Amino acid sequence: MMAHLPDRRKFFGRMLAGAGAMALAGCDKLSHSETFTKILSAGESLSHNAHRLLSTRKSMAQEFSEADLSPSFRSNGTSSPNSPDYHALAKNGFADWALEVGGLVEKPLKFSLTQIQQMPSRTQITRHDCVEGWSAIGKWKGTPLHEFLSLVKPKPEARFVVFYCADPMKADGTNFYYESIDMDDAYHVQTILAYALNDQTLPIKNGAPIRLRVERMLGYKQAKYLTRIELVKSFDHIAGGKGGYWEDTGYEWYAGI
Ligand SMILES: Nc1nc2c(c(=O)[nH]1)N[C@H]1C(S)=C(S)[C@@H](COP(=O)(O)O)O[C@H]1N2
Ligand SMILES: [Mo]
Repeated sequence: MMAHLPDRRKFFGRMLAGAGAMALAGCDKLSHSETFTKILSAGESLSHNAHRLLSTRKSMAQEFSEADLSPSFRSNGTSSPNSPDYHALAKNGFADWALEVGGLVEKPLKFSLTQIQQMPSRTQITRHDCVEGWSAIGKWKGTPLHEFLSLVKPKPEARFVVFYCADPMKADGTNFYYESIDMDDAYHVQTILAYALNDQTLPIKNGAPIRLRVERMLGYKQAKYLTRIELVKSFDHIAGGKGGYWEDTGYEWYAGI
């Protein structure tokens, strides 16, 4: 997958060269305009910090109306994890599934699906942009990540939140998908652990029982099939050390749109 990226990178690279002056002017309106968002979607040439100047902590991903919803929300990447454990949990409606939240926190906790569904929720209609060149607008409902963080209490040294997934990316059942975000995105109001899509229980193809929605980020950040969340100060020790499955193969860690 993602075969188109090298071309897109070159393309965006050229656009960015021209957009540099605009970007540094830091006009807030520009960062919300459609074209400018597309230019930034490569994100490749802008450093994490430069991007942060443009999208301040509170900036919101655009939200849409019901009328804008895509007729269906396609699946990409894994559509059914190659894992007997996952399918055993699915068979039982994920009643025995639990999400562990641990690492650099004062109070590690485990949450059942029912507990998560009873926590305060947020619903948002947003556009998902995949680097392979497709977008879809979907309605997500889930628990804001900050609700979990306020319960587990991150330690001051926690810098990133790592999301571990149930789907192995290698045929031999190893190399599980994973992703990570910084604390700024972790506390963002639109960062939710979603359990519903378009008013239905989140389908397996889209990441049941719970998937991350981090709306200012590209598609590959939207980790599906969550099993565990870990707060860390670095991801050097995790898998390839780049903070995500695709990042380990060379994609940008800071995948801001
Ligand atoms: N666990 C897991 N999460 C994942 C993926 C995956 O293969 N496994 N693919 C990513 C990519 S590249 C995209 S575009 C979106 C696709 O989400 P969808 O299947 O709901 O369309 O999930 C992302 N999260
Ligand atoms: Mo993607």
